Amino acid sequence: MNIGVIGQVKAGKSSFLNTLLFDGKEVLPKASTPKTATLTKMEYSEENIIEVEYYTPEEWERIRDNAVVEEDGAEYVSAREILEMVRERGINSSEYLEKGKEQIKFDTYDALISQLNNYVGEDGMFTPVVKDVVLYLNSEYFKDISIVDTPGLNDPIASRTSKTKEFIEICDVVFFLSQTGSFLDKSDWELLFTQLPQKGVEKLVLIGSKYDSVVRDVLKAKKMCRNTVLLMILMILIKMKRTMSLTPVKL
Ligand SMILES: Nc1nc2c(ncn2[C@@H]2O[C@H](COP(=O)(O)OP(=O)(O)OP(=O)(O)O)[C@@H](O)[C@H]2O)c(=O)[nH]1
Ligand SMILES: [Mg+2]
Repeated sequence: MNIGVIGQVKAGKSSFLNTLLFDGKEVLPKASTPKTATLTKMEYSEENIIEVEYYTPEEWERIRDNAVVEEDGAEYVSAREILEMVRERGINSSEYLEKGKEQIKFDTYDALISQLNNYVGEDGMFTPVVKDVVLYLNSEYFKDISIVDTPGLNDPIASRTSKTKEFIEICDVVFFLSQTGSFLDKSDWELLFTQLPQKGVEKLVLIGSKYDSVVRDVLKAKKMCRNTVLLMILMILIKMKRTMSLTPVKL
């Protein structure tokens, strides 16, 4: 069974999957930005393996071309950021682009987290040259299922966007996360229409994410209302006092 998780950037997709699949451990990286976004697929295997896929030389060429375009489009900004990350780390990108894929074995979730951070973490050494990751997990939980954590809306890497779409097309279930505070807003509708294929998906599950933030917002709103009412009472009192003190004054 193929399961996809889609939603706007920062909707809480990775956190949702970490809670669902990894007991809340931060296996899938949180707080990615377009520059560090990766498509992460999880599947069952007898061996625990992280498989990283680097950009191809052709894709890297495109990133280089985009980086010199002085415009604000997501693909240009992201390309500049990726090259900047490579410069900061002092890595030789061509060495990795030629590799195609690489497999790293791990034994425990802690080892998985620290290894994965090197390839997809915000400060990971190889993050800027990694395009996709497949986690092969020796856990009964993943038997017969394949799950994809997608990079969110407006992924600036075109080849990854088409890969996301291809997987979503063969999904039996798609979880669509929308922040409860702005549930199914205009951008969500746009995302649903552009990323969700017309055919293929058997079931779409809508999830209101970050529910706790809304609860907090309501409390904040209540506090604001209370403060506003207090301010209004204060102003009325001040006005009344002025009127009262003015009344006896005879001109
Ligand atoms: N308050 C609150 N914050 C959350 C919740 N879920 C996620 N977050 C925060 O929201 C931010 C984004 O969470 P992610 O899980 O990285 O979201 P994402 O959709 O995977 O983001 P991208 O992969 O960048 O598109 C992080 O700072 C999380 O800590 C939640 O239920 N409540
Ligand atoms: Mg994510």
